[in-house]
Parts: sequence; C-alpha cells; structure tokens
Amino acid sequence: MKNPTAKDNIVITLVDKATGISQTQTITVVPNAAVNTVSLGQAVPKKDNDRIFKNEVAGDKVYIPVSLKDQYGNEIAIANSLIGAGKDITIISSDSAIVDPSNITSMDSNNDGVNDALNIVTGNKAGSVTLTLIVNKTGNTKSVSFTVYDPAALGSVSFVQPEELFVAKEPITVNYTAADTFGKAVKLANVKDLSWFSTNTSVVDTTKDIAVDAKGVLTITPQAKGTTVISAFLKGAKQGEISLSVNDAAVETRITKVLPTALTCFAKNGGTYTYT
Ligand SMILES: [Ca+2]
Repeated sequence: MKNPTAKDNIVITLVDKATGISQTQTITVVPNAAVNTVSLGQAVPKKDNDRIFKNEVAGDKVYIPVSLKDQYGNEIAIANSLIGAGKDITIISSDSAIVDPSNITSMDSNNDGVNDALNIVTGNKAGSVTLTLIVNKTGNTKSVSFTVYDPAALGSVSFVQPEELFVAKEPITVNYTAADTFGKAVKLANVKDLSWFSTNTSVVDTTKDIAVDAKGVLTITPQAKGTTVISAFLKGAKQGEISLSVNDAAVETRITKVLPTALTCFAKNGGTYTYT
C-alpha cells in the first residue's frame, strides 16, 4: 500500500520459511502526534525572589510551567519549534509592554534535560498581565495572570532619638528602622536615600555632616556648639527628626609640670594618680 492515510488498516503477515509458522498483525494508520491540549502552572519568580519585577532577562529564569499533550494523551515537551507565529501554539499577551510574547522561549526549569516551561522576559513596565496559549489545531486555550512589580526601593525610615551627651566634632550614631516598599526590613544604603534638613547648619550641615557607612550605620557629626533639629524626608514625606543639643568640643589637657609638693597615689588596679 502506497501513502496510507489515517484509519487505513495495514495487514502484515510474517512467515518463517523453515517451519511455515506464520503470524499476522493488523496495524491501523493514525495521524501524527500533534499538540492537542495545553496546561499552565503559576508564574515562578527568579530564584530567591518573592515577586516578578520589570526588566527580568531570560537568564533570570522567570518561568511558567507548561504541559502539552498530543491527541493520544501523551506528553509532548515544549520546544521553541512549537511556539510562535505559524506554529502549533500561539501566545497572546494582554500587554506586550509588560511581557512581549515574541520574547518567550521554552526552557528546562529543573535541568533534567526535558523542557517543561516558558521562559518569561519582562519589559520596562509594571502591572498585571495575562498570557494566553492557543493550540491552533484544536482551539484549546489556557491563560495565566501575574503581576510584574517595580523593583524594591526604600519605603520608610524611623529614627531613635539618641540620648547621649553630644559634643562638637564627635560622631553620633543614630539608630533607626527602615523598610523597603514591600515592608521588608532594610538598612540605608546611602545617605542620599533621604533628603535631610537642619534648622541650624552651623551645628550640622546636612551636606557634609551626615553619613551612612557600608554596613548602613547612620552617623551625624556636629561641627559646633548649639542646637539643631534634623529632619529626614523620603519622596517628599517626612520620616522623622532628630534633636541635637551640642556642647563645645572637649579640650585636650596634659600635665606640664609636677610640683615637689605633689601627692602621688598608687591605685589598687595599678594606676598612678598625682595631685598637687
Ligand atoms: Ca525539565
């Protein structure tokens, strides 16, 4: 039989020449396996992230698990040759500025050598997006929605009013609590994360006298005696203030002369003190 088509029956008979034993099998021709149905899981953020952000690249491995079945119920691994214009599966995005379907490729989410997911690339726009997969031959469709977020930024800061004695030229460590825009506790990364205002710039000049170190420790170094109130603003919203009443810098003292009448004391701890 030449060029059998679907549902044709082909009968094959095998005969052993020596014994004459024969066996006959009937094979029914079936259509080639093709994608019939699609199932989708929920979008999975980049490793160690809780959310999907703008400008995720293919290497970030943001993905949607996908399972394809042929008309016989057998799994077909997702492949780039199956997705896109004129192929088995069309992908439609509700907002191509958030996720452009032409950037979607197949990927292997668990590195077992079998592709099982769609690798998602996000654009420079935050918001909710719905992706719909259509199996072109059968019309089977599945959709998945997820939200793409702006990256985390500093969200709020509150200060603990320092209580020690303040002296000009000596740094004051200011304790604080800070949270990012998702409410997660963070440290200040840079003094310029906040806008600062000082009521007395001769005591504290906010452009020079406030610092945040690599560990997020906030210090204020008053330059002169006096009082000032320092306020911190984030995107125009006041976060808190720190009141400082600063004394003169301590004057360095040294002994210039010891009189013969000096009294020398030897302390139990080994220290020696001389009084005149
Ligand atoms: Ca896999």
